[in-house]
Amino acid sequence: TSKTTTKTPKARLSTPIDKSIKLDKKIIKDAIVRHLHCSLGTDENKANNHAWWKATCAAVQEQVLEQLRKTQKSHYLNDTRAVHYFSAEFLMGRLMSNNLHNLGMFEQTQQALTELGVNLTDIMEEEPDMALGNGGLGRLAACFIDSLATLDLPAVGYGLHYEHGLFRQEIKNGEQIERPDSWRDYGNPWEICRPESIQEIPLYGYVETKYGDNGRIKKEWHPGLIVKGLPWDIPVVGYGGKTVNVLRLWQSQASDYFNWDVFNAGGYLDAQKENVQAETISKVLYPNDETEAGKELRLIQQYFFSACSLKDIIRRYKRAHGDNWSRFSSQVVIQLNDTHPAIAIPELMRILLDRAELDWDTAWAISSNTFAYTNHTLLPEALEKWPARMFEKILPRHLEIIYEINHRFMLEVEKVWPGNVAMKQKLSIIEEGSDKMVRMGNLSVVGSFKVNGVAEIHSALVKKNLFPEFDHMWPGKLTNVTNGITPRRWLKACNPKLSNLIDDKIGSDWPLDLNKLQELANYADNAKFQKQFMQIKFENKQALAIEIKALTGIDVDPKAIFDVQIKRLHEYKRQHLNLLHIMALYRRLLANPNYDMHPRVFIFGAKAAPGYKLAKDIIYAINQVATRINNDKRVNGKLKVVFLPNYRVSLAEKIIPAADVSEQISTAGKEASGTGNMKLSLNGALTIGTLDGANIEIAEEVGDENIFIFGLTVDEIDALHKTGYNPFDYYDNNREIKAILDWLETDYFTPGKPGALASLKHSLLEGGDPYKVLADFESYSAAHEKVDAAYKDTTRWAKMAILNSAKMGKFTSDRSIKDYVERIWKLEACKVDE
Ligand code: F58
Repeated sequence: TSKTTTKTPKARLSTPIDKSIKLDKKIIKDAIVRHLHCSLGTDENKANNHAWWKATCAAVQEQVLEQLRKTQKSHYLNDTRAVHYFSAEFLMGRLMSNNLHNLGMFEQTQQALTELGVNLTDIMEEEPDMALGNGGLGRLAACFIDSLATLDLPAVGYGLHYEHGLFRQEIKNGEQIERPDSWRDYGNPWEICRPESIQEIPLYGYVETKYGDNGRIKKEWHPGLIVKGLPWDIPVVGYGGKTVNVLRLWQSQASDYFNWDVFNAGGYLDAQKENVQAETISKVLYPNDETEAGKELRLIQQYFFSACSLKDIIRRYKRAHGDNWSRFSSQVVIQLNDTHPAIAIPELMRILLDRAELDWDTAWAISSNTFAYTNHTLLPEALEKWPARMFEKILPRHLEIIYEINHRFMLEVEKVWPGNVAMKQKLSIIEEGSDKMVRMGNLSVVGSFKVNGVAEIHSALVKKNLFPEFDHMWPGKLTNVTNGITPRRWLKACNPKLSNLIDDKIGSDWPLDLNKLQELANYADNAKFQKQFMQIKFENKQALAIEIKALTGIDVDPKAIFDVQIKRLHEYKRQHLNLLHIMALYRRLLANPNYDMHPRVFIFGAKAAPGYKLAKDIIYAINQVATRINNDKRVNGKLKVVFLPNYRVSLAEKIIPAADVSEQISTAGKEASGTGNMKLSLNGALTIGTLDGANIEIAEEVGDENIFIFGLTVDEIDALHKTGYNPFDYYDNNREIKAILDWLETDYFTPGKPGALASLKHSLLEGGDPYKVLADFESYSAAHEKVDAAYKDTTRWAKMAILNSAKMGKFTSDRSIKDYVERIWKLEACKVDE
């Protein structure tokens, strides 16, 4: 076979889409039936949807595994440099539709199943979401591995094989109830267990200092517990079906030999205890979308998957390069998705110092040229810090190494700011105090060769406010890579009607070259195209209306404006600003039944962290207000409020194609980027949003006339903060705000329970309104009046919606990945041999 490697990933993109594997319908049909019989032990007459789904997965997986084998062979033979994306979260969602589209076998499979009397859309509903992530950060990782495979880049995703992903949300009497998510109960047909690549991971214990023959000090860590890491591989199919990379997820297990003694001595229960402890590590995803302060298990999870992954990388490197470490950082780049895997930095140092016996400077040169770090938040409460005491107990050797990294770093600080103690305190990896803390952000910056933020404004604020001194010490280390989303999942697969229309208009290579959508702008004024575009939106809204009815019992009219806010529940994202405005509309309608507004359906989807009281109160408030409004005849069908339970990737795929309006209303400076904003706009929703995160770049792309921007800017928020913000100014001076907040304290929305929504009012007044909800209310309300006016002008709205889709080219995750390759990873594409 001939090997072809292209020099840059650009070369791959400028060529038209490769012919994906064209599989005959008959072959697919036979494979599905064969699996029904031979893998599942059933037949066409007995099989239910679940069995059909599994048989279809198995038939698809045959194709996937063949490409996986070829990809691995190509990467091995070419000894390629590869990126290793370390992430505690991968929010994959379902894989069937995505894999079929990326393999180019969706239509054939659909036809094959139809001939077997089975509906593909129905059986796809059988697949549980892989919800191994909380929100944007985890979904970004999923989009990135899709793009990496699509661009033929050698890459491995590394993470945790959680037994339970993010909790399933039920709503009972308006309140969020968390139920365990058991996504693997009936097996996951996509994953492959790799017992041949098990790793052993030490924990706890103590460090012994020894003197080697050469008089050099040697450190030996005597762990108190060893756990096994068992890898599960999920194939990641690139669009076009050529490159298939892997996502490798580690499951923890008890190390077998370790407790047999206890067992044989009759200590069956003690032995069981140790099993339970080891197996707890990968049991459950932490559902907090901030940090889990001081949770021992969380640090162990982070170390466990980082250490397993590093060992795996080193095993592969040694197969090609033996004990010669000199090429390590030119073959291996590790991207840290937030600080969660930052413990990999001292772990690599430990291996290089204690195992490979390299000297400090050599080890540090290798390590600090291997890691790069992505920051996803400026919120101080979300920056990870671990108590040094806890570190000492779980990872005693790593704490020593961190102290040494810090000591040497402090000498650098002294050179730049001689005698400046305050500066050392500020920059130190160790926060001094009664309880010493390890600052994982500082460790990540010191131990990486590049640090990036996730949108222009966010990266600018990382430089200006979060790490200004680091930027001064190492000019050029801090950079930006604006986030992106995969257009394969977020347009082609989730919105087939719009995708087909786009194919007809501009050809079918836009999924690989999203800037092509720009050509749609030529049709933005075309009456026929507008009609087609809006008809598809309408049909998607009809489909969502059916889903809403099924999930909540609420009837909504697809002719109303579908106004959508879907994201984790957080005060900074300001779902409560949306809610206050809904209450204002309700109040206006009650005061004046002829109040002029196009009917609107406000749709929410959001999970709250189980321990985040106010976030849960906001969910309750949304549901109570919804119930009151939806049952009030006086609003005349002009206003509906829907809270869709259990928001997740597969639900997003149904909501997004049906959205008219996208709510992106965070307090300026708080949302690092956002990615839902991109997905909604790509599907023709118009954004109402603040100048925050990627909204700013979206506005630049679509133009100010095609987006509804409102609210205070970052600078204005800063200024307001400095002069002293008093929410009572707004309460006392704006009658509408006062009336709404007071309304919350009555029992109008919670019959018989006055005060049940008071915590909301309280947080906005006595609580100081930390996210400036009241300061932005008027401007938000005015922006909504503009939305209403724009929608009433159907031609204008259609044009704006088309232009939103047309201008989203920048936000493909392929562009993000190309930026990473150019600015950070310096990778080359590697074509897979036929
Ligand atoms: C998100 N962070 C940002 N964190 O909030 C969002 O603006 C950005 O678009 C996205 O990352 C991708 O860059 C986020 O989702 C988490 O969920 C973490 C979960 C684990 C604890 C810390 C927060």
